[in-house]
Amino acid sequence: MRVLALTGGIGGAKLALGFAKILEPDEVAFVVNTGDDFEHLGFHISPDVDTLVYTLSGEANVDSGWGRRDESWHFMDAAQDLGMQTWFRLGDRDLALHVYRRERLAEGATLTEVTREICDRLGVIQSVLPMSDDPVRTRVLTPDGALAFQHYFVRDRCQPAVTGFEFDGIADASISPDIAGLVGASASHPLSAIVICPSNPFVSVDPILGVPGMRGLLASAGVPIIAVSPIVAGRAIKGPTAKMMRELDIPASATAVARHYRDLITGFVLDECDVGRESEIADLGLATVVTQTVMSSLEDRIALARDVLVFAGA
Ligand code: FO1
Repeated sequence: MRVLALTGGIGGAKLALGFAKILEPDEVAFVVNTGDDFEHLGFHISPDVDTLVYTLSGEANVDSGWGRRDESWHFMDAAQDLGMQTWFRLGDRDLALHVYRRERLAEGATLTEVTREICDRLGVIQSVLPMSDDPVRTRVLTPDGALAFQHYFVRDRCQPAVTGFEFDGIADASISPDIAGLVGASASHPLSAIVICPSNPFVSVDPILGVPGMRGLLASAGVPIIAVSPIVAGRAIKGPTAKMMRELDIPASATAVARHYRDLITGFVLDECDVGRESEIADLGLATVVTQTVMSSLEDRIALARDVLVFAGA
């Protein structure tokens, strides 16, 4: 079973870990959103890449979902004393990764290459593939103007009402060569399934799907494309997905997420408490499966990953 999983943010990383636990390292590859990336304090920060790498390596801070566990904050404290920006928290151990990435990017390495090096050093064997090595920057449109993603998400704590999104640079972004190699007909191991993890459809998944050629590439694989709902009973398990939907006048429902992806996906996974929506999602022409999609434990992550693979095989 060769799975390509599209992921961004904390929710997606949970299911990604489930796949990593039940599939051989060469049976799964992760395509990660880089629209959240930003330049900050002189560093190139790639939050969704780092969240996934830390999660797969067992280094993640499981309480916050981002950054590293057993972290210390001396750099942040000293930065505060110098009057520097400290709204985006960089732990001392996390800082080493940002310094490493900055050095390697300055030497001309691509984000894909640097991510591979970091994975190798942190013991992550799976392929963690940034969606593109070209810069894509998500901007959140609000009644008071456009916000850089991290300003919206962290500095302003997702408070501003969203009216839309822009992905600056995406028109000129290329799909990273490693992804094209995995999905294209020349792939050494043909894919069995493509999975959209339960990430925010607007700011974690749409940037990936918006890279020119990405939708066509995924569809050309000719395999099931399955999305796992990030909305359960009208709520997002984590993050601003439901709030964004309401602000966009979209029902905050699993059905609305299925509709958002309907032109690309063939199957949709919804949570048991949304079983009543199964028929309306099936009416969209999608195969459906109902299971527990809320992942609290590692067992939940593994069970959902297994359910998705069974669904794909069905
Ligand atoms: N999220 C926060 O809510 N507050 C932070 O201070 C913060 C710091 C941070 C540092 C490194 C990193 O890789 C992620 C970090 N995040 C923080 C999470 C990040 O903003 C989000 O995970 C993604 O951008 C959205 O999925």
